[in-house]
Amino acid sequence: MKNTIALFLFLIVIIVALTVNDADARDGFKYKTIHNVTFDIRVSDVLSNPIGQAVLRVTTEQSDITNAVTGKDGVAAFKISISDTDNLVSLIIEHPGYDTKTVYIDGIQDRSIVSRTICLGLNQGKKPKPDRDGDGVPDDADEFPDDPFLIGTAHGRYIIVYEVAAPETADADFNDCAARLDIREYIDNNNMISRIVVTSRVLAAGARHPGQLWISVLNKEYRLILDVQKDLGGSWNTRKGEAYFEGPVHTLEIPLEAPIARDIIEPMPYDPYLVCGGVRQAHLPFVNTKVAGAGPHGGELARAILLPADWAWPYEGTMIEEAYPEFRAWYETKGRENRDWYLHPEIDRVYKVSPTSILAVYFIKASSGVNYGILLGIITISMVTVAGISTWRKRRYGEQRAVSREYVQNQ
Ligand SMILES: [Ca+2]
Ligand SMILES: [Ca+2]
Ligand SMILES: [Ca+2]
Repeated sequence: MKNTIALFLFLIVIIVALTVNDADARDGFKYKTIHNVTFDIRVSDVLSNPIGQAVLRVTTEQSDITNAVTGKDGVAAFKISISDTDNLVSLIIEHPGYDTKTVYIDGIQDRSIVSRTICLGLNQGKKPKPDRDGDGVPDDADEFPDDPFLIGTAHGRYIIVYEVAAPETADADFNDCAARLDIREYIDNNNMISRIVVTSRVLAAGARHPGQLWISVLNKEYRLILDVQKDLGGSWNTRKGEAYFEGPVHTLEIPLEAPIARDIIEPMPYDPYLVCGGVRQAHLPFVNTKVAGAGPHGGELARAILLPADWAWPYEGTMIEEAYPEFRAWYETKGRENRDWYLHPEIDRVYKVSPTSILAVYFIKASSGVNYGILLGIITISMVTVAGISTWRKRRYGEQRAVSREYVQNQ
């Protein structure tokens, strides 16, 4: 009899261990370099009883994406926003009373929803991990191990570049405003967002029109930067020979009357937009925005592009497809090819920040695939080049990366 029950339970485990109900639709191209995925995860035991307070961790090969925790119903729903070049994510499910399970989700770029029922087997004598704030999330998974009301954050770090020239003038240099945006959602012990903090900094302002940077979150408008030109003290940070001027960081806390469910809010970066000349607005083409007429403006090109990585914008007056030769293939194939076009600049056609600036790390991103021996040689050459920025500017692409590498090693 015992054996029969064991076999029965085993079969149930096999059947319900992983119920996959993902949606595979891609929602159009729209110049997206990031991909949003809604997770709807149900965690249960072998008898289909929901497991509350299970901790979910989503990671890519490069980084941790976010944490979540299931409610009493065993469900955790949340959205993530990842680079369109990421193909594989891991979903790790932990609970002190059950065995830890890792689910690999391949082809994440082609999924809009990850809907799974995941079954955990009983923990056979495993010691529970320490949880000193008692919020159910063990210390090693708790981003706030001494705060019982917070379990983690979701963090988005982007550069957004805007083009404000009319399409017919064909000056698509995408440096009329370049801004760094860091968005952090704080996740509470009910898997709700209890705080949202947005920090912003102007990186470039290559246009004559005065610009303001705004963001729309939960149908409310917030001004991030009052005057993007003023922040750069008269510099544009786009012209050849122009030294980089570092603008100030602005911090905005979005006031929330009550915690927000993570599957209700628009995914990061929400709707950040540039207001030019006090009236015209440039929005990212893929965001939901209530502004009529927003999005791609007449011509083929978008008015704003989001970069999920550090990025060097084109020199003043240089078309984006001249500065980034793979850009054209990317948009002509509607994002199917050259998804990492933004990592491969024509180095003589993009604005280079000083190697003493923190933005010099831009060039590290593109260093993958460099032969180590060649890299060492490049570093040696680059040590000389750091002495003179004018010489440095003439160096080829790989050498630029080595300058940055040396800069980082010196920190
Ligand atoms: Ca904890
Ligand atoms: Ca905590
Ligand atoms: Ca410009």
